[in-house]
Amino acid sequence: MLSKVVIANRGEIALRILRACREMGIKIVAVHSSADRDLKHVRLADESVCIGPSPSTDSYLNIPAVISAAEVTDAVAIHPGYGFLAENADFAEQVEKSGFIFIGPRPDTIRMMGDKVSAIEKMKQAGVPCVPGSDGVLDDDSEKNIGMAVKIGYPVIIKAAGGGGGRGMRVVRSEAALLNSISLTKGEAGAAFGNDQVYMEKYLENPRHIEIQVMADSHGNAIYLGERDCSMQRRHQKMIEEAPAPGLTAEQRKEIGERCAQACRDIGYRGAGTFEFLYENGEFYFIEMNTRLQVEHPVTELVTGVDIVREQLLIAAGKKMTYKQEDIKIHGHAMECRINAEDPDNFLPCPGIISRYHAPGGPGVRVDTHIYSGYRVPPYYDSMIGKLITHSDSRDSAMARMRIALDEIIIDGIKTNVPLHKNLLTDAMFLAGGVNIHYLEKKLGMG
Ligand code: MV4
Repeated sequence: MLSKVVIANRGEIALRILRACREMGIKIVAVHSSADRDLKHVRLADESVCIGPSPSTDSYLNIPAVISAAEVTDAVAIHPGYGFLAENADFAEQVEKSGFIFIGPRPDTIRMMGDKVSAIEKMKQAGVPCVPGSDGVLDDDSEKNIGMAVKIGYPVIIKAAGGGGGRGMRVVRSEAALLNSISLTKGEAGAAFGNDQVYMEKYLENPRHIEIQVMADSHGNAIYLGERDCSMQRRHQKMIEEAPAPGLTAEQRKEIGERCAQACRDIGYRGAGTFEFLYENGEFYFIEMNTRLQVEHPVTELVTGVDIVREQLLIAAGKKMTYKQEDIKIHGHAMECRINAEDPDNFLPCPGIISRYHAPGGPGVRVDTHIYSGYRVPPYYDSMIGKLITHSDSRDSAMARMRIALDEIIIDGIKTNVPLHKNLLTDAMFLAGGVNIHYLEKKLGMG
């Protein structure tokens, strides 16, 4: 097994990875910024290295600093978590060139999926259903682009090849706006991503966001772990995720899941990954692939019983995955509320000292957080301070457990979005299941 792993991340996910390493007898190196000396996982790690000042560009995003930490501590592998360097192909490449194991896909796979046009092309070849669109980057031929939009049918959406996660896209509802929208999106994409390539898709008006979790090892084995519904979001920030997706049948799950697992075999995928789909009128449309462990992985862990981080570590060590597809069954329902240090009225970050913290508990309640009484939430990073995850035999029961957990949790000293979660857990449309990606923004807009 791996002897020593560097955790190149912070907060709740660093603690989650530390716990998986501990269970497997792997020594842990925490790397942290000067603002993060008091993080829980830094205290629990076997060794820790300060890799730079508070801003993440000078610490968690500093590639030479992270690799140096692995060198001076004699670690063998680096787990990037999510965010920061997790989907940076150059980082993965430099980790491997420096003689360490990158706990994730091969650098070339990360690079291919980072370019949304090449990702879609590969997935289409592999038989994954995609959104009708330009099948490649748009060129400067105006007549051709006008004709293409007519063929696809308005509304269309122009997306940056180097974008993703909601950055660099523009909806176009009429021919009058098309050419200007293409040139505006190209200009923004060039400035933001250093790549002005754009592509066109049919714009789906009211889809749900459903994603498939996959895992693949270096021995040609690939499996799917069912889906998550992440439609409850605001400004591309997910608020609540759940598994399974309300209303999805076992046949639909098997059909789309098998296509994703087969695509993994086709491209020689390695590690954990997520296929993101838009889901509308009973059909799946691939939009992007995430080549990292995701924030919402716990809902999949609770309904499948698979420890996804443990499997990542086994795969990175060159072992076979613990599970075959026939071992994977979906048990009951799980839900996750992301807890953010933010003002629930205006969504502005709310850093500061947590004067008092009491964790909820009881059957089917999991709390993934690094906070403790006296912890200071720094202003430099993402405002997510933890995740409340519940599991039960039915969706209604998982939601009842979530309401109880939200009532039990005490976080004093800073504002959090717990009141908004309590509100959503009494929302009739959400309770019915299957709301689309625009639901939360519309609800908040109505006040
Ligand atoms: C779309 C779409 C509708 N039609 N593509 C936004 C994030 C990025 N991953 C892709 N996104 C979208 N692509 C087509 N052809 C609507 C969105 C979208 C969205 C997708 C998932 C979750 C939340 C969203 C919020 C707004 C728009």
